[in-house]
Amino acid sequence: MRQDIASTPIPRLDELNSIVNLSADRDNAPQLEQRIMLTLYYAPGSSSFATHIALHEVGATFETHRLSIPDKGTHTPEYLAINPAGKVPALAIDGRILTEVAATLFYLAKTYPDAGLFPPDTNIEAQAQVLSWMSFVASGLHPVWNKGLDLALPAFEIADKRLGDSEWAADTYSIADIHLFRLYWRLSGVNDLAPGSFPNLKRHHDQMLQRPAVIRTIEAETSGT
Ligand SMILES: N[C@@H](CCC(=O)N[C@@H](CS)C(=O)NCC(=O)O)C(=O)O
Repeated sequence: MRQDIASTPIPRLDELNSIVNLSADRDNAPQLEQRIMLTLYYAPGSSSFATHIALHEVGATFETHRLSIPDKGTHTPEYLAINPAGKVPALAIDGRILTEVAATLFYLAKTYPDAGLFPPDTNIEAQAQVLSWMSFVASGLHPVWNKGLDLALPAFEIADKRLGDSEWAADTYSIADIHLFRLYWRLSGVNDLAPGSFPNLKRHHDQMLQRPAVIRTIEAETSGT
């Protein structure tokens, strides 16, 4: 795993492309993933945490650029050239930028199928269930989690009921679990939730915390790499 020092200046997009061109002679590499240059733009504990976990889950080689949201690191001219929305995550794939948590998770799951983070094409319904969860997390949980408990608690109540006593969001562990975990992890991390609230999300969260990829991501984001 290759991770750059957080304070490394962000290359401009044209610089990224030229870096890629200089190292473009990787076509003889036997595995697709060995030919891809991935760079994650992230801010600790934010939405990009999900993409960061997925990078570890799939065992990708990647670099990171750490940004500080309080210091307006996502609104510098350099970063706005990468993501005009001024949001993380952004994932540079051989210099091309992909934004939005769900899209980055989908990309990683499909690019590294051996990690088993997305159901196979032979099971379209299972794929749709994963997309359903991720749409719900992106549109139902993310916009309200930090808008006050009056708004957040009913939304997470729905998530808790929907999860029920299932081990994972869909039939098997998937990118939907990573997406869901990141939101509940944040909600429960910054609020004193009543003991016993959201028992299903809590069980899911505790299970996620056991995963080596989650542990590595927390260590990386905490230590500043
Ligand atoms: N819809 C976006 C949301 C991303 C997002 O809201 N990122 C926040 C952190 S959780 C951010 O970068 N905020 C920086 C800012 O608004 O300055 C996604 O799913 O990637």
